[in-house]
Amino acid sequence: MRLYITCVIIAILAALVTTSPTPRLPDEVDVLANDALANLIGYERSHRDLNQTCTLRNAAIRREWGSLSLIERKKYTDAMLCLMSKPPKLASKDAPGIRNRFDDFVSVHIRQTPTIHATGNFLTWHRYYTWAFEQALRNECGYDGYQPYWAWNKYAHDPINSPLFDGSEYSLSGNGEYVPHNATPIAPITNVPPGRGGGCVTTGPFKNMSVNLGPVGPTLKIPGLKPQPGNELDYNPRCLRRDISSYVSMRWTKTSDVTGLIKNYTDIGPFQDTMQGNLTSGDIGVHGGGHYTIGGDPGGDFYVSPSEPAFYVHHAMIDRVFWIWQNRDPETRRHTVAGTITMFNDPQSRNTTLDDIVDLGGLVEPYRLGDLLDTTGGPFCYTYA
Ligand SMILES: *[C@@H]1O[C@H](CO)[C@@H](O)[C@H](O)[C@H]1NC(C)=O
Ligand SMILES: *[C@@H]1O[C@H](CO)[C@@H](O)[C@H](O)[C@H]1NC(C)=O
Ligand SMILES: *[C@@H]1O[C@H](CO)[C@@H](O)[C@H](O)[C@H]1NC(C)=O
Ligand SMILES: *[C@@H]1O[C@H](CO)[C@@H](O)[C@H](O)[C@H]1NC(C)=O
Ligand SMILES: *[C@@H]1O[C@H](CO)[C@@H](O)[C@H](O)[C@H]1NC(C)=O
Ligand SMILES: [Cu+2]
Repeated sequence: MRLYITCVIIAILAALVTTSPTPRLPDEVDVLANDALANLIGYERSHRDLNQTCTLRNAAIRREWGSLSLIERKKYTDAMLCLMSKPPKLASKDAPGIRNRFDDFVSVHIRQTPTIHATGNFLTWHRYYTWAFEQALRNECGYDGYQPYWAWNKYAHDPINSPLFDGSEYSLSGNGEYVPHNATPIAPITNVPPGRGGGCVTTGPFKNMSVNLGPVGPTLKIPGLKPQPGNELDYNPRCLRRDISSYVSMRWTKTSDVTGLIKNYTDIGPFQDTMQGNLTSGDIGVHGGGHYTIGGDPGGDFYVSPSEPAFYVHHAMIDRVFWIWQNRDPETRRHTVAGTITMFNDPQSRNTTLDDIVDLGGLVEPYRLGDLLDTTGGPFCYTYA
């Protein structure tokens, strides 16, 4: 009997420490990621630079959420809760509503939204931002892992029961409680049918979290959820709401949506435009697809979305898709930029250049855009599995 119990305990511990309880076979996106890494290895060999401090040998490897052990998942969410418990570092005169270090990141995204989406810096800005968040988790909260990513396509058929959103203590918390609500308008001619959530999240690590800033651009149709009056950076504490939608994930984040995006475009302009969709024609792309799979508040709020804890695993996947695309042709695709410096070029503005500075509003040092195109150079030293 005692032996039996010991065996059971060992088996449970082994499951926690080693592999995921739901091992998954590589899909077509994973195959493209392997090809990208092979190209990168070839590129590094032919461009050997003895001064290079980051090499593929010492680069961090960002991994898929479902491939992390349960303990690794918990370490990640614990580190996020830690950031939420630390005092802010940014000046409160710039964002009076910030109450913790996690909010610092949210406030910068709110303030910069019109100059970092549907612009030339979209991909590099969000790459640098996600990296800065990963650094804060590691340097300020003792996290010893790296930023995981949400492979949307693996769970597109059933995101609510995915290891990301199943509501267990090893998830990023579950769906919101059901409250009756109307469809969510996410583009001029695109409405998401109401899902089974809409209310406060009551399960998992973030069930007690306070969303402190916004709403600025709320889309969830529940009574009382309006853009906050006054300064959009004022304090307005409320619960985290979600309305997880397989309607969205099945339309915009399937494996074929991701592989099509990676394979169909050779120029950065059409690639980044397709990723963000064409709202006029009702298409939200994989970028909008991930955001509106979560929905709710602030997940469905264009400005305040980084206050949704799953923002960072989503944007790590955006960055992984960019990384895969770039390393299909590293020679050219790590030295190219397109687009202007205003959202949808409205008002009309100049083109973005490689010498433009990507400024994260005091979260980290401003950096030259052209030096943020290689994840094993500039401030970065990581790749993706
Ligand atoms: C390597 O660094 C040294 C000292 O900083 C510099 O003189 C040299 O030009 C660098 N070599 C390359 C290939 O960048
Ligand atoms: C949420 O708050 C309650 C009451 O303060 C506390 O008992 C509980 O442990 C908290 N749960 C989490 C996941 O932080
Ligand atoms: C990629 O091209 C295929 C074949 O033409 C098409 O069916 C698919 O919709 C395209 N996907 C994207 C994201 O452009
Ligand atoms: C977006 O879709 C609209 C309507 O289908 C179309 O007129 C427009 O040309 C498209 N824009 C781009 C940039 O493809
Ligand atoms: C901006 O870039 C577009 C597309 O590459 C190009 O057609 C246009 O001439 C550029 N505009 C300026 C002012 O350089
Ligand atoms: Cu953003």
